[in-house]
Amino acid sequence: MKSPAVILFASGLLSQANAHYTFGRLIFNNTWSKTWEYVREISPSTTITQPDIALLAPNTEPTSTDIRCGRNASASWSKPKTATIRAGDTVGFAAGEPRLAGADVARIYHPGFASAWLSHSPTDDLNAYTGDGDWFKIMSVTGRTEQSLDFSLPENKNLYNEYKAIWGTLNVQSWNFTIPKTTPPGKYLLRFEHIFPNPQDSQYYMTCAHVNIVNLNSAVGTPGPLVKIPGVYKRGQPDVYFDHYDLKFNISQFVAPSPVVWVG
Ligand SMILES: *[C@@H]1O[C@H](CO)[C@@H](O)[C@H](O)[C@H]1NC(C)=O
Ligand SMILES: *[C@@H]1O[C@H](CO)[C@@H](O)[C@H](O)[C@H]1NC(C)=O
Ligand SMILES: *[C@@H]1O[C@H](CO)[C@@H](O)[C@H](O)[C@H]1NC(C)=O
Ligand SMILES: *[C@@H]1O[C@H](CO)[C@@H](O)[C@H](O)[C@H]1NC(C)=O
Ligand SMILES: [Cu+2]
Repeated sequence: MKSPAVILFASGLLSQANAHYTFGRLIFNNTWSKTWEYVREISPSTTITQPDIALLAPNTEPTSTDIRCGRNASASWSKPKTATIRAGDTVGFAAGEPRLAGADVARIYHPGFASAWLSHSPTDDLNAYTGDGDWFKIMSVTGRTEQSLDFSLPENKNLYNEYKAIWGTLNVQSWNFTIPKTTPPGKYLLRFEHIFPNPQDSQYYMTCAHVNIVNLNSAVGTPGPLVKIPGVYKRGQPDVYFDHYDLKFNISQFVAPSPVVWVG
C-alpha cells in the first residue's frame, strides 16, 4: 500500500516542503491591488537561506505575535495604503505575488481552511496600530464552495488530489468574501488566514490589510465574539492539529476552530 505522503509528492506541482504562499494582494472594487499596496509587508524567515522560501515560509508557533499579521508585521514598517470599502461590499485576498521560484501562478497549495477577521484601530492611524486589540471573524471556509477550483476543467486536472480536494481553498489563487453590512464604520486591520492542519506543526499563513470601512446603511451592529491574536489558537487543539490525509475524513462534519463568524 502506498502511503498518502508518497501520492502527494507524486501528484503535486511543487514538493510539499516548498508549497508555501502569502496573501500580499487585497482585492476590492473588483480589482486586484499590487502586492503590499494595501497589505502589510511581511519579513523573511531568518532561518532559511533561499529568499523565496524564506519569505513565504509559514508560521508554526501559535503563541507568537507573528501569527497576527505575519512575520514581523505587527509593527507597520511597510506603511501600506488604506483601502476605503463600504460595509456590505465584496473584498478578497490573493495568494501573492511574490510566488515561489518555478511556480506558474501563486496558489493556496496546501489543503486546509481559511478565514477573515477585523480588528478596529483605536486611532485613525493604522500604521500605529499593532493589532493587539480585539478581533472578530467575518468569514470561514472549510469545504468546497462555488469559488473552489473546478477540477473537471482540463487546465485544473493536474491540480487535483483525492486527499486534498475536499478543502474548498485548495489551489485557488484568491478568495472573496463580504464585509458584513452592519460593521461599525472606522479604520480596521483586515486579516486573512489560511491554516494547513498537521498533527505536529500546523502551518499558519496570514497577512493584514489596512481598510477604512464606510457604513452608509442605517443599522450598525455589535461585532463578536471578540478574541485576541495570538491567544486564539493553542498547540495541539484537535481542530487545528490533525491528519487530513485520510479518506475516511468527512469534511462535512468538520467544524472550523473558534470563534464563530460574526454575520452582522
Ligand atoms: C473602482 O473601479 C472603478 C472602475 O472599475 C474605477 O473607476 C474607480 O476609480 C474605482 N474606485 C476606487 C476607489 O478604486
Ligand atoms: C475574486 O474576485 C476577483 C475580482 O473580483 C476575481 O478576479 C477572482 O477570480 C475571484 N476569486 C474567486 C476564487 O472566485
Ligand atoms: C522588522 O520590523 C521592523 C519594524 O518593526 C523593521 O524596521 C525591520 O526592517 C523589519 N525587519 C525585516 C527583516 O524586514
Ligand atoms: C459525511 O457527513 C455528512 C454530514 O454529517 C453525512 O450526511 C454523510 O453521510 C457523511 N459521509 C460519509 C461518507 O460518511
Ligand atoms: Cu507550505
